[in-house]
Amino acid sequence: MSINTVSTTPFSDQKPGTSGLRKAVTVFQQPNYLENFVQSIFNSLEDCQGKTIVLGGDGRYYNRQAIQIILKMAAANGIGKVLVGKGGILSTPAASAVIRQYQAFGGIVLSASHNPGGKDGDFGIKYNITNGGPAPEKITEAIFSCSKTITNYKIFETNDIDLDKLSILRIGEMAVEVIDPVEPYAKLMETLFDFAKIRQLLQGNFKMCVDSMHAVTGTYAKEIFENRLGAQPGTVMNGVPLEDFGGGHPDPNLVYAHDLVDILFGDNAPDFGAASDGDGDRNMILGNNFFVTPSDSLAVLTANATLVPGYKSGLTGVARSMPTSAAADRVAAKLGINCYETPTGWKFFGNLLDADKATLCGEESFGTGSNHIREKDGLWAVLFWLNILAVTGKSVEEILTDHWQTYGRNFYSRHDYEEVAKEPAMELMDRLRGISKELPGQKFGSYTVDYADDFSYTDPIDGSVSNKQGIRIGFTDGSRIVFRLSGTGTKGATLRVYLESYESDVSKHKVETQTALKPLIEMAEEIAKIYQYTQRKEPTVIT
Ligand code: G16
Repeated sequence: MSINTVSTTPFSDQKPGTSGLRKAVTVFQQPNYLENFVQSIFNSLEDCQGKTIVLGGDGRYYNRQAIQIILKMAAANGIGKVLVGKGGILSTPAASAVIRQYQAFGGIVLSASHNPGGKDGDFGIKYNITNGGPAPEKITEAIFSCSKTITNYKIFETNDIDLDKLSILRIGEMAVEVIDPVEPYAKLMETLFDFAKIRQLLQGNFKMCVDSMHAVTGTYAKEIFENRLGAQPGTVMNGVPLEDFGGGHPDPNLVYAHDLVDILFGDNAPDFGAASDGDGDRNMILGNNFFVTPSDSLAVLTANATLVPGYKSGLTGVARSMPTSAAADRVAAKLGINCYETPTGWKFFGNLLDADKATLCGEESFGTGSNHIREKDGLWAVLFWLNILAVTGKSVEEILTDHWQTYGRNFYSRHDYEEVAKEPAMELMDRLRGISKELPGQKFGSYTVDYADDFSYTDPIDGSVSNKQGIRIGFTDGSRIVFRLSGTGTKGATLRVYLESYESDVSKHKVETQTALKPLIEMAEEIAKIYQYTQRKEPTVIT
């Protein structure tokens, strides 16, 4: 066994996006591509010598190979110990939980989240800091900067280690502990939720269905729902994690989680359905013939938090990403707590959670979480909902109907134009940026523009500023259209159009969402000239 210093040259495209570096598997398989990025992580970290880091991924294609490379590089870079999930597996929330529980220095999480996997799919890598959360921009910028000047990387020359047995091994001076990827996470869930009450619910007439989409939560969901909570065997569908997610797109929304949607919107539908994504941090909540928007889900969890043991003493505040609807703001106002509006990206919640300014956080992109870890957490959200259903005895639809009655309804939808040409998509955004100053006061039918800007965020804790986070166009009646380019896609560009309107009149709450938002959908086209720039008449995904 010896340390090899290998000469390399930089790649110019290693700038982390919304959540780490995501590229096609074939890009990561280029000689030195992964190694350069991993060495850039180690080079950008101060004082990581002798420290403990956590390592694991969502099990997608290339996970195992990447884990072996990273272990050997960690040993060559003087890391003291690596805690690695058995089989190289750790869901994103479990990785965050393990970093916190073991007080590790940080962690490397391998995932391209909801992007498809397999040989022709995507792979990804991100660095998480001591608090268990995604590295803030200061660190991702430092990693990117190292990647632009890298000249060599260090790697231990040794055999692969056995990842499939719980054990403690060594690579040179470095210890490698292969840990159970599920146990620490499942234990944490038991401290937050009333498992006895949920067990009672699941063992009665209540029927539920959990779709793991052949991704990482299969193992976690079976252990938690079927083994610990006594749900019927088979409650977890698509529960065997596969390297290519069975050829599916592990994004829990109405389009990609169609197996589950067909069941919940079919005859004899169960009472409750939930899906999670590739790495287990996203969730979709369904009732019998009923879809809960992620924005509404955050609002419902906020309003009902004190019914759940882990949150019974109340919330310090709530936070949502800018494009997420203002439904949670209304609950926060009633509770007398702050609601923070951050840019898209879970990393922006970290400081608020650390400073105890917010207890719950959520995003329109099917992400909800709390201060129990520093990532969004799919199965946590499912348990939170089950706990509320168990305590109230209401159906999902009743909970939402009652909620809208109290707070009014924020109709909400996101229209995605995926894989459009990058240049024109950027031109569309530049044009909107350019005209945004002239928009206030302009009329579109019965709507008058109240404000228009490119969202900028100043972190209330460390004062860091993030500009150009999406064009917001607000109307005088409280409606809003937001335009953003996704920071997680790997092909061309994805234009996201977020549409929201507010309705206080209960008699109009049952209107179909796309119908309620039709005037805004038409205005989005009129203002942004989507067809002209993307050549698309329709979005590819509507959620
Ligand atoms: C990541 C981020 C989320 C973000 C989402 C979508 O989620 O952690 O904060 O909302 O991407 O980002 P974008 O609109 O830029 O594609 P995940 O689940 O992909 O890690």
